[in-house]
Amino acid sequence: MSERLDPLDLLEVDALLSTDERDTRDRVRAFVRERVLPSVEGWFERGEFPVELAKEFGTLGVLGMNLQGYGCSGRSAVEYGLACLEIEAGDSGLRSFVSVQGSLSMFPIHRFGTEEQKREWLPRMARGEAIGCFALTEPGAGSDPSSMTTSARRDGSDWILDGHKRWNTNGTVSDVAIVWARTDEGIQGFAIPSETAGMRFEPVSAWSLRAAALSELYLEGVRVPVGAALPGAVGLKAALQCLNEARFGIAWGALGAARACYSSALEHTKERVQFGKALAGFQLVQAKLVEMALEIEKGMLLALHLGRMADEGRLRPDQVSLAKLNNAREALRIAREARGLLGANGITLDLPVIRHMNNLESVVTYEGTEEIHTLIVGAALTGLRAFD
Ligand code: TGC
Repeated sequence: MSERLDPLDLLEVDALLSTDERDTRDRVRAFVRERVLPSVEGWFERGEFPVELAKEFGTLGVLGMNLQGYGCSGRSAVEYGLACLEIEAGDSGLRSFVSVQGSLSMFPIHRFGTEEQKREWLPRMARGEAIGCFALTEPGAGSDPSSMTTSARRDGSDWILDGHKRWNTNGTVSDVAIVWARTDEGIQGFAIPSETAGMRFEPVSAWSLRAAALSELYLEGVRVPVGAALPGAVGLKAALQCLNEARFGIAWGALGAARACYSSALEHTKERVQFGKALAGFQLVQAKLVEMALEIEKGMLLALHLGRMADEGRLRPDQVSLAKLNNAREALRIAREARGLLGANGITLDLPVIRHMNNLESVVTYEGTEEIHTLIVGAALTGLRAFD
């Protein structure tokens, strides 16, 4: 037994991972250390998505990494989760790129597409040579995607789409958009090349996820052949299945941002001397550090349990909601607490905390707000739906 507990792994969760899982985690961690951390403050400050990273993420094997075949890495759900955690310890915007690419763009093609669509897109997307985005949310349809107004109507052997989508990560740098639209038969998903006439992406400027390409999409008379529809992507259920995949990655990823904030606060408070001793020696500071460490450990156990259930094929959507709700919420709390412990030093980009804190405001909101996930779990507990 070592003399002291590892402050970044109090419960020795590391020992619960297999050799493959640890190898994947270490590879992604090393990539983030070498390729992300030296430049991320600049990307964030300039509001710039480093598009050259797409191919590097492809080489690293993290794009669609838990999908089988078509050039995908075919790794486990736990390995995918660990990769999300390590990437988000770098930046939530970059983890968003990976999530949108793998869970929201490649997954629907893999799950709902034709053989031709899979062959056309998946190998290039796995290599990061083609980038995907996911167009579900609209200015007037956020938490309630069933109220979407984007439409798709048949015209001979074509579909014609009109509408307006918002909060599409990767949109302006995308090659293919997974667009959800209302047809006479209900909601349908399409895989549409981004350069198709009538598709127009515009950047969205925000004070969160600034290292990601946040976009909105205008569709004006977008004519696509019937083969652009993803045959299995019928009904809102198909879109929600994609969100499950992404929410799973968020439940892990948020812990990476939380770990970076906690670690920064721990280091700072051990070094900074006030009133004649290190801040970390004060009881109020220790109480905050312990709360952070405790929530990270609990979140890790939750994420790992979730991952093991996913790998056994028995994970339910409402269980994913429970983990997304908890881990995104606690990560944001940890970031805010860490920001406070850094005092005025915490409001500059010299330390990563305020960047993570701003990013986590999005993470707690997108892919289902805290309130929506509370109500999903509430419905699971009571059998009574509060949405209706
Ligand atoms: P509801 O009647 O509950 O469900 C319709 C059908 O879908 C099934 N279902 C699910 N299936 C798989 N996974 C899930 N998570 C599912 N949730 C529901 C359900 O069983 C039903 O199936 P069936 O066979 O009976 O037809 O649908 P509802 O309209 O009442 O909605 C319920 C609610 C509120 C939970 C759902 O709408 C919801 O999850 N809302 C939150 C939406 C959300 O997360 N939006 C954010 C999208 S992310 C984004 O656009 C920006 S981030 C991406 C980026 O960064 O680019």
